Amino acid sequence: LGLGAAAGASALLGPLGKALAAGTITPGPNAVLLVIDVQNCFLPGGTLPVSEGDQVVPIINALSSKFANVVLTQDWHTADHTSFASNHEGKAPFETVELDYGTQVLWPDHCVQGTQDAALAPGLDIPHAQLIIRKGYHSEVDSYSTFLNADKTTRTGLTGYLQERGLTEVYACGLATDFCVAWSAIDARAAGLVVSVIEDACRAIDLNGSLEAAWSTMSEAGVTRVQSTDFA
Ligand code: VGL
Ligand code: ZN
Repeated sequence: LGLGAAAGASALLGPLGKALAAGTITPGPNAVLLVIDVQNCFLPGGTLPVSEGDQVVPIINALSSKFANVVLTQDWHTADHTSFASNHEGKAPFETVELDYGTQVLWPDHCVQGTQDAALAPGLDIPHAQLIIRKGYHSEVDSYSTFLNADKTTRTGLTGYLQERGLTEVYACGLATDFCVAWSAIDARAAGLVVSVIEDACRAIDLNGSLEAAWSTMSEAGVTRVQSTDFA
């Protein structure tokens, strides 16, 4: 009996120490996990692959069980979308073009509505997710943000949804850190929400220093940078 008790006590030290070392974020009833664009197109083998994009899937699956509220998003373009280089004569992917609303980065054709490429990553396992919001479906305007299109006028409806449900704390993760995650986090702040980005549950495109720029803009906007290990 004595030996068993001693073994039990020492076995507790590991998990206990680890629990103390880990963070203490406990998402409450007003918190929502916003899982951004974890779609085949952004995973290795997709049309606009983000380096290590697949690595966020198990991290996000584990995180999701700590949230009562989860919203998923999908980049959801028309085939003739203005963000595709293929729709601008003489332009190649990753070049830019000046549009009515400003400078637009041109991308390979990606996330076309209804294709397997636009489907959510098959490894994503979040059956309790409550909403899937789509964006980028207006041919003439892009929308990195899952709140507000690049014309700064056309809205997705997500602000109203969160407001009606009393969801005031947003924890953002997904793909890509420096585009859709960053723009969504910044617009969530503009909507008056409390916003954190879970860094290791994201991966970046990092085009011409875009990742560093995104973190400084997010920081100025009052977005908190956290890690998945910060969660209790
Ligand atoms: C994204 C580029 C183009 C993203 C979407 O999800 O970050 N990036 N469309
Ligand atoms: Zn897109």
